[in-house]
Amino acid sequence: MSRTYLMIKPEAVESGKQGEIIDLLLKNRFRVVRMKQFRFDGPRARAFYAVHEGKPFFEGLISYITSGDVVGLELEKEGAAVELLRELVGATDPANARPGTIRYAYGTDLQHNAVHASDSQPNAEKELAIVFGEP
Ligand code: FUP
Repeated sequence: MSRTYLMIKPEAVESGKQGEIIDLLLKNRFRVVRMKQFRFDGPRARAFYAVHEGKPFFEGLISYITSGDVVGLELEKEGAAVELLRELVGATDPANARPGTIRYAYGTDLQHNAVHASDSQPNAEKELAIVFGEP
């Protein structure tokens, strides 16, 4: 059993897709350990996306992710949760995401791509600590 972090982004929460996305996670045998709807303030958003600081899209990403509520989920799964969730989420740009993936079904464009999923175990631990406030 291992764990990872998924976050439903503002446009998917605003358009009411969080239920369908969580249903898809459950159907793929992810277990919800903790779940929280919240809105990032600037400093927490910058800490969350620190790895992208200095990139051309960084400021746009921060203003987007702080624009509305997100839903953060700690997920648990048999096997390699981080990698299996990244497969279910699909390519960063929904235009390149395969049918059957979350971003294919719910993403709009590169910035509005419906969800975030941790890309490694250390990043999952870091992101879970930022969102849920403990290791
Ligand atoms: P991913 O790990 O698939 O979420 O993708 P990245 O870590 O490469 O990017 C993080 C977020 O930055 C993406 F969800 C969307 C945003 N982004 C842009 O807005 N423009 C870009 O050119 C690249 C990424």
